[in-house]
Amino acid sequence: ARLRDDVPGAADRGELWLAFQPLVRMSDKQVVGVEALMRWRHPELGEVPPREFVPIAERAGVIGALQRWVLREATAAVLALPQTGDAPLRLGVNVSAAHVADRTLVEDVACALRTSGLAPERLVLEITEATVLAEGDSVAVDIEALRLMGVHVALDDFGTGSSSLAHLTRLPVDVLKLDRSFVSRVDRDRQSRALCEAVLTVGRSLGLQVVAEGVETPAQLGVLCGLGLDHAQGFLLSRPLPLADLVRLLRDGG
Ligand code: G
Ligand code: G
Ligand code: NA
Ligand code: MN
Repeated sequence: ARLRDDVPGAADRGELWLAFQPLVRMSDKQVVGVEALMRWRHPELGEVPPREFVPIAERAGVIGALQRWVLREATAAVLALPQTGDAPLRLGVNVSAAHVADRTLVEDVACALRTSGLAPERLVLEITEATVLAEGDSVAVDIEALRLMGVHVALDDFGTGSSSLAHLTRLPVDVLKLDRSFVSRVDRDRQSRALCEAVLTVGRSLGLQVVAEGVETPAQLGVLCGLGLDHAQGFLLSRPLPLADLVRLLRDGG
């Protein structure tokens, strides 16, 4: 009851903040993007993880307001980052299924781009396979509209859905984010390795970027690079960071 009562006003009370996790290109170890991750510092309960408060906000019907806050803050933050590599950093933002369901996602993204002036090509919306399964046709319609705007779309937690490969023929996405559950076992069991290899092969043949999420050890990264992976994210490369720490990392290099 506590979280449910407090979540609607969290943005207005200044309790939300963003962590940014770098996305690294394997060929030269350059940071080429960041994923924005929403955080809630509750005045009495402390840090509440999104795994807890996002579903509560969805059920309370206020996720749209939180996602608009994320889009506004994250676009402003990346525009203020120093450009360190050969191209402007890309920004990943997670999409909520409920935001797709209430049909305001596309409008809210368009508004955030207009207001911030961020080039649409720099924004990558991360949509989970679970959302694709739950929202079906609305997701396809929204992805089409976002792509017409120039925004990129990633399939998040890829490999965990029940019909992963079938989605790819229907959805014009740009990036596959290989789920952490496979990445974490890629150096230890044959099934996980086979799945990672299959996703990398499909990605390559469809011209999609593949990002491995949740890389925690050099052994995992070694196997994935051997399979031709070109982008990775995970605690081994960097934890999600407060903006000031991200700026320091970009300026001083890893
Ligand atoms: O950052 P962390 O590992 O605690 O994230 C846990 C989950 O919360 C992940 O599934 C992540 O996608 C989700 N999440 C993080 N930030 C956002 C956000 O801004 N919007 C939505 N809808 N989910 C988010
Ligand atoms: O579902 P999604 O892929 O958006 O989840 C992102 C979440 O994964 C973030 O909350 C982030 O904190 C977490 N995360 C990022 N890298 C790692 C990692 O290397 N190991 C683990 N266990 N979690 C990670
Ligand atoms: Na995500
Ligand atoms: Mn993700």
